[in-house]
Amino acid sequence: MLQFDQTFYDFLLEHQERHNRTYHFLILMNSILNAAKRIQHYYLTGALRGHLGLAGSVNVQGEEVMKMDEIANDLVKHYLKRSGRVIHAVGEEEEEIIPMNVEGGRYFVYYDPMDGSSNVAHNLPVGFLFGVAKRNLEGPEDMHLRAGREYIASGMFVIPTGTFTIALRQAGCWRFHIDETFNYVRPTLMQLPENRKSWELSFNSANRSTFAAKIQKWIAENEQKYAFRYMGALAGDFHRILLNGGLFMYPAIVNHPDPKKNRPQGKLRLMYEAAVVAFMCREAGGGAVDETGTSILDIVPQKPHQRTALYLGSKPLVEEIGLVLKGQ
Ligand code: AHM
Ligand code: MG
Repeated sequence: MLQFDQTFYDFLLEHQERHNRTYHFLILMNSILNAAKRIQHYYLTGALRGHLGLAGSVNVQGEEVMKMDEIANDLVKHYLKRSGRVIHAVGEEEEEIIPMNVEGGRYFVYYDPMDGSSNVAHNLPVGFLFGVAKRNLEGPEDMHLRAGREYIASGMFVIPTGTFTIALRQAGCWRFHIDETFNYVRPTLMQLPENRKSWELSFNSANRSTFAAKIQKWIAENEQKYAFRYMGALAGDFHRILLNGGLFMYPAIVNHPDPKKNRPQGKLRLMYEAAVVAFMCREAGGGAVDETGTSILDIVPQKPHQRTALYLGSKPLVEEIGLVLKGQ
């Protein structure tokens, strides 16, 4: 007897029907998967086609845009628009909020189409990250930028590895693998392991002397207890943490010898990087806080491209570092 793997669509359809939900979310996810598969394709062939270099422009964040940033962003925008289900989107490459189906749309989508730019030239892992929130179905729509705790789903594709992990509100965090027919299949429930033996620490160690003194002290006292791994792409680094447990951090830079290079607000973007992984991490039993020890999911964004420091991973470690951050 042939065995057929459960696809992501089968999984989501069952989920929506079990909870008496509409098919709108399925249509939205179809557009996100369409974009992801095409990003995967362009990235896989990127070295051969000359897509891994610079585009020659600078984005809203003041960073040099790569060809793959543009290709991935165009793909995501195209498919989100075609779904007809998106009110507006916030994307890393676009300064303004991107209006889509403002009248009839149902969801807000926050996305980073190609995260981990330093890996692009090498064709090494990058991520397509997204968070989804829903419009106010009752009462007036406020078009508000939503905090992570209001997301209904968030996910990440690790490209070109071919894994897709998605968290659905109160329904867990699930990992799928791409098969030879470009379908994401075989859902596995992700739960951060309690056993500390496999836990890892993940941060850019070259920055350590620029962190707050209390964070430097914590690192010096604790780093020997854990394996150290750092890929330089949030999706890849968090992917490991989800399976092995531990702590990923991108602390605020406050002690840089060149004060202009300090980043007291952190580096990562709240809406389409930090809140996306924090939501997934919560569904997998973990946590995430910012530099003040506040839960990432509780931060209400004041602007679309807001940055934050991020401490993310196994609950006991996030709680431990949270006390340090709060000065307790
Ligand atoms: P990007 O959006 O420019 O790619 O920056 C985000 C990335 C994350 O994926 C990663 O965790 C971090 O920046 C790595 O930064 P660094 O190179 O400073 O270690
Ligand atoms: Mg990014």
